[in-house]
Amino acid sequence: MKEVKKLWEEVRELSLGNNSRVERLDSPPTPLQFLRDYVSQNKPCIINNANLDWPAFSLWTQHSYLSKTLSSSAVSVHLSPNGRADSVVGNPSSDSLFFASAHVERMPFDEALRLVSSSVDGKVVAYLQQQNDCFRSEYSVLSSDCDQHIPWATEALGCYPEAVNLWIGNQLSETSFHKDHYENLYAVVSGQKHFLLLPPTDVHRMYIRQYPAAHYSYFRDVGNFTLEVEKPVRYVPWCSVNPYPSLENREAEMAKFPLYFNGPKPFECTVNAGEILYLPSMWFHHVRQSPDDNGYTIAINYWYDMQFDIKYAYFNFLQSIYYKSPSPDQTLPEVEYEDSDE
Ligand SMILES: O=C(O)CCC(=O)C(=O)O
Repeated sequence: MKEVKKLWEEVRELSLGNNSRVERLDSPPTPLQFLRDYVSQNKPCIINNANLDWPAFSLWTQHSYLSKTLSSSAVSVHLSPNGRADSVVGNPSSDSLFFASAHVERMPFDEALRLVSSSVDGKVVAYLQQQNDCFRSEYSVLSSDCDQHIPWATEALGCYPEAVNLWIGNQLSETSFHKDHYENLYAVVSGQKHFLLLPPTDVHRMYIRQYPAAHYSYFRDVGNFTLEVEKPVRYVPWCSVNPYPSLENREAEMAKFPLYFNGPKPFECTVNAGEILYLPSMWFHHVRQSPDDNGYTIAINYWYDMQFDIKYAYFNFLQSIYYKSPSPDQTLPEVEYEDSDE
């Protein structure tokens, strides 16, 4: 399938660049520049000095401010044994692979934040997140600490954000490769976020396969997790590649996913506090984080509706092309060729 490999090269030569680096801007773009140079080209960028004079930068690094302001709020916490929820995991008892989602619990904010800062021993990893516009619901008392939208993006895209989400995690929380049907403006408030990005043209390198859905249940009294498979079985299409396999699994993973490991390097970037990443719609992204001195990373993202335009139609067509490559598990059904939001 040399035509598909040629596509990966061509988009890098013509548009994205060959150095696997995300372009950095020293000041916020004008709406026209943002639309012309990035959104319409489906190309990421980072705004180094985003001129965000949000009180959040000084207030949210004070544990006491967050605890006091959110003292009567219950928030959603995602709990997992290793920080890798919403990802493909093996079940040691059955030797099969599943798409495992986190144990989600609502608890008082203070308790949740304490869990994040203390859950570095690897027994239970807490990630405060809920991708359902949580900043404007669970965290609405913080709304005056930052902007409700990113003005130049709102003007360029012609709408207000569909959802605004808050993310508070530590170095063990990881978000596995997936894509979203949104134009994403991702602002880091404290700590750092580390992204790996691949353009939609590289879809075959993600080895999207159908995995049986399972979810973790956490038993607080004994402090352990079980992984339960949903009944009746429901399949979730998900990216198979773990870009950071452990040393002992590295060779095997590289052999299973050669299109990822031997293809062009993913775009790699770190987003620091005060910076904004524009993460274009349909780009595959994998996210890790480094905490600040308080032991947590805080970020807020603005999801704007994407245009379901000709690029989307091309993407669906590309995904529908069968690319013969070694499958990680030949027993798993191939993805149904219909775009679904991973
Ligand atoms: O910050 C994260 O862990 C994930 C962010 C993400 O997936 C998104 O903004 O779409």
